[in-house]
Amino acid sequence: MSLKQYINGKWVGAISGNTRSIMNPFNQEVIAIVPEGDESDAKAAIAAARAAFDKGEWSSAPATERGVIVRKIAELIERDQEKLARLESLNTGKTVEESRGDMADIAGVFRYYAELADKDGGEMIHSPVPNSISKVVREPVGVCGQITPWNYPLLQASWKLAPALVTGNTLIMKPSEITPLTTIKVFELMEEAGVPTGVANLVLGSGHTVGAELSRNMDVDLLSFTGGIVTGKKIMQAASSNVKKLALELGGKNPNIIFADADFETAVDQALNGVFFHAGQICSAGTRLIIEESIHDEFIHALVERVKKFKLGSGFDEDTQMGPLISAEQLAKVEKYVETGIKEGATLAVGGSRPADPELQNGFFFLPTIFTDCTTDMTIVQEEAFGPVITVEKFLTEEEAVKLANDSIYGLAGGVWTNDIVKAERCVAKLRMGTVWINDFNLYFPHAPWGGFKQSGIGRELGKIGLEEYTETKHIFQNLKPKPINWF
Ligand code: TXE
Repeated sequence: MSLKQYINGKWVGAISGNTRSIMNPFNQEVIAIVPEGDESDAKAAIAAARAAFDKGEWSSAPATERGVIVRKIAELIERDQEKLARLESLNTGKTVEESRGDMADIAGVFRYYAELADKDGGEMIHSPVPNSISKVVREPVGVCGQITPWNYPLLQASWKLAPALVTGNTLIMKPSEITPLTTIKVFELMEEAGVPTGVANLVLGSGHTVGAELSRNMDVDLLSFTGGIVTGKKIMQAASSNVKKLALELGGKNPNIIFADADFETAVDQALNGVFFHAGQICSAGTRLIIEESIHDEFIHALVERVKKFKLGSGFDEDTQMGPLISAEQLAKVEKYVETGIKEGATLAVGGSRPADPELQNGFFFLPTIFTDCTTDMTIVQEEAFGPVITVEKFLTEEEAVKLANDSIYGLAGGVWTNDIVKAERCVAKLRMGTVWINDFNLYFPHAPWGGFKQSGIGRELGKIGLEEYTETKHIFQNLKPKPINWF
């Protein structure tokens, strides 16, 4: 499979001629060769997006027309759902079943924003000045840089592409250099749906070349980024060049509080699901379990018994429950965190190493791992391992549970399990996170905003607010009876 970048309506290789091999994390086989763009490719794409925006055809097209095109993208994704799902699994290692779910969600995101395309008619506001009209309208921000990560390659792309397009922006997307395949395919579908030349551009390449150019370039008006906190901070600095608008989703270290009065079986099941889905490579994974002391031992026992039975393997095998990590780097990072956890005194309840199964040796597999006896000062409790690792802390009182949950630089998401709804509401009011689930975990849908408090980021994606991120607000004041003021 050989694929291209999409710049100014043309499928092109990298200006330098360089390429990159894309690997299957299950067996390290090369599955595609793609262009390795750099700053020059990014500049060409930015110039195309700038020209398309300044021409105004897309930004001033009736919003209904933009909605029609974005709806068409949703339909094409649904048409190609199975192909896209298999490609996502090939590139990320996740099970095809998970990828199928992702593709349905992705089509749903395009559909949701297509529906909203022409619903904002602006707002008349009260003017204190006699004989005048005051109204507020929303306009596209302009040229948007969009940088996505490798854990949910196409899902994260859809959260950025759909709202940017319906609001009349032009864009340059840079997917993660290790997982660009489904994003390339969706750009093909966007072309087929009729997105005009120059409006949506795709540049492939690494973060420190293409990503850095998008972040600092003076012609980019908004930068939307999903990825790690270290990179997010670099992007903030680079984006100060022209005071770009910024949307950042930088992950989380998400607490999952289990009270003794919760439905035990469901809480156990969802605690596992909340972390080990996609091998823990989820920004909202419930990696910090905070369990009421009276049920702690029983709860851990139940988790460990279930974890021992997990089936690791190829995402293409029907019975696989957990695939590999995305890369050798990510595996090394998780191994290092586990080593640190042991050194810092946490107790390894299960896992903690690569699996022994000879069939899994070519993949970046790591066993589902649970640490007990954890305390908030431990590195594994504070930092995002982004792998299949749970840390467990205990609590005696509700106040203690909330305090432990909030003890983090992150504030993306969290969960509370209890059958006492008043207690749940009390806790939720004190939790400093962008999403809180009561008796659920990791659920999201396009209608609800997504994003974090504290260092989990800036801004929100999804929901109506996700649309607003891609607009500037303009106040228009019209004097119906202008006359001289005669001050000077
Ligand atoms: O992410 P990076 P990495 C976390 C997770 C993971 C860690 C590192 O903890 O272990 O981040 O993963 C682009 N300017 N998350 O290193 O580097 C890069 O090319 C502009 C959480 O893979 O943040 C890719 O497209 N862009 C997360 C994107 O940033 C740059 C999802 C993400 O890569 C850049 C993934 C630069 N200087 C990882 N450097 C989440 N929030 O869900 C890199 N990039």
